[in-house]
Amino acid sequence: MAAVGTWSFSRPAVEKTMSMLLAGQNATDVVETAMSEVEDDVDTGRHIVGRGGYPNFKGVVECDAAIMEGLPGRFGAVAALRGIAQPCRVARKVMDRSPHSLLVGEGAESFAQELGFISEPNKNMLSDHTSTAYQEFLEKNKSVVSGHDTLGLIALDLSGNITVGVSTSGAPFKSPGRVGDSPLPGCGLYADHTVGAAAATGDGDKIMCYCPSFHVVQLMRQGSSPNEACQAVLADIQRRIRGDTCFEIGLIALNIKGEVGAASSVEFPYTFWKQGMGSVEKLVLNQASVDKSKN
Ligand code: SD4
Repeated sequence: MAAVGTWSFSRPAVEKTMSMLLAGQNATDVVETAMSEVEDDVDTGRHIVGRGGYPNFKGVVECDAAIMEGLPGRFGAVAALRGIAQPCRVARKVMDRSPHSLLVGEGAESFAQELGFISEPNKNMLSDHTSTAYQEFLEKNKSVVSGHDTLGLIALDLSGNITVGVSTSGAPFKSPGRVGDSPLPGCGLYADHTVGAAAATGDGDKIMCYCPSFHVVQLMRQGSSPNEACQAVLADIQRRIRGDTCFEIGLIALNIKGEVGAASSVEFPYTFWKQGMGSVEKLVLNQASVDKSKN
């Protein structure tokens, strides 16, 4: 049993994951529940997740979320979803109850409503913090918000099932309808029950061009440790963009042995727990954590 989450604010989700895994719950229920608590918490919205997230340039919060099990074909996602404070729960329903894998915009909202989710007015999705930031954005006509958080969470349960979830309100003040890397399989997340799983965070407009989560899992399949795989994928992106400054990207990975790894182009805290550890640990990668001499 093990769990890993992106950024420091994933700690409560990884702690919840730890207690649910220790109670014998399965990885998918654990990821859905642990993520939904963070999504619904207005205070963590400033980390670009769920309720309290930053709106698009029209002032409307639009969320992307996805969940993927390691078993073949088990994936569900929503994108540009409005008014629902726990988008990862809707993504789970897409995986379990829809013939489709990814629903967007109004269609995703109608699907959620049909399954009993309450669609809330947009004002409920904003916090004081993000409303103020939006006013400043309108006055200055440019975003004063930098950084790209996203909640990514991977859980490995007692039976060896591995599930990864991601959730974000996306780039602050984005164009309405903009979708990032998070709900795209292979980009924001990927899982294979014979190998492990990975998740990405950062500038999704760029991340989606490289399918980094799929790449990490394929390298683990070929024998790399999670850390080697994450580092190699980041190094490959850096090599491909040559001398250009790398966009913001953080990667986490967990294999089915419960080993963790990460890589990042910026300072990147993440949180981790595995069976035998008494509590969740925070690890921090410093910027430029790639050894370029090996590439
Ligand atoms: C995205 N990777 O939508 C996500 C979250 C984010 O600024 O960081 N947005 O691009």
